[in-house]
Amino acid sequence: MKFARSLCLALGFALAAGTLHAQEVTLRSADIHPDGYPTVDAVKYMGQLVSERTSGRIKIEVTNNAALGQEKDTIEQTRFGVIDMNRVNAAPFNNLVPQTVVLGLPFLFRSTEHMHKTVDGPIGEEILAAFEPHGLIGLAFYDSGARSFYTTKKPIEKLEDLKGMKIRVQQSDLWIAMMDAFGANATPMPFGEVYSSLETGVVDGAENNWPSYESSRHFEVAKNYTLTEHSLNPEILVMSKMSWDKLSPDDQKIVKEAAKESVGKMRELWQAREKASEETVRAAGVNVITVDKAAFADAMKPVYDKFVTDPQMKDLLERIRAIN
Ligand code: BDP
Repeated sequence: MKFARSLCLALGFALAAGTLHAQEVTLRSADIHPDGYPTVDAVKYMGQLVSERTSGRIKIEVTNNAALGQEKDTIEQTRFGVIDMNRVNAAPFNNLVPQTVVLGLPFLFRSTEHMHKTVDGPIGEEILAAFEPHGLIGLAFYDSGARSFYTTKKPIEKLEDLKGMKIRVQQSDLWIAMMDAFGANATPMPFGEVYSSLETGVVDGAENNWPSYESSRHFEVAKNYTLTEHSLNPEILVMSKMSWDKLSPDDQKIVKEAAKESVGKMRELWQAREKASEETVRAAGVNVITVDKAAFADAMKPVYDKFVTDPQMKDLLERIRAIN
């Protein structure tokens, strides 16, 4: 009897210690961007909130500079629980989670405000929920500004200039179709290979927002930046479902809320960085070209015809367009 009681006690202590131990976690989050880039700092900010709210039990460690791999590979690793969290642009998710395609459609969002209203509302929640069957938990959307073309030799001054140009795109069928519609030859590759591909002439150009164009130093080798602003595709912060399932419901709530709260921080950081990056590249003598965007937008019908086919996509698109 006495023995049984002490066994129970011992077991109880072991269990309690086990649970305490299990609740202490460091979530490893991947990013391809360097320190100081808004996405990296926003996830760090989220980590501070989570740590404060769990008295240091849960920490987030951001591994940046693509130290864990390029985006397509880290997405797979996140699905299988090797990486706990990942901040990736929407494009590399397109083939895995078709609901993300709508966000990258060219010239869809009329403004940053329109994009914010879309992702902050029920449509955003719907898209985040679509990650779960693929082993991922969608946590939040981050800004990524507007993407524009940049080229090494020939500047793009009108749509026809893109004809036959080899343009690097993210690894997504949507983005390949978009380049076809622009008249260019799409060359999909990871971000980390773009600098040398521009330098050696494997591609004639690429496209990205001001901060990525600047932080990657692509502006040193591709000095013509054409303000087509063809997509406002946002970034998406996800968590591995395997890591998520290990957290208690209370901790899941803390993580989710902190992710949502980091969005405001990200927007602040983004606005400042966009301006600073634009100034840096302009000061470096980049040739910034403005174009008639309508001509570029008019060429995008085949992209919509190809990707907006099923009723769910059509409905998503209509609802996004209807947001004022
Ligand atoms: C940047 C995104 C990053 C993408 C990169 C790209 O922040 O997630 O990997 O573009 O073009 O703007 O690959």
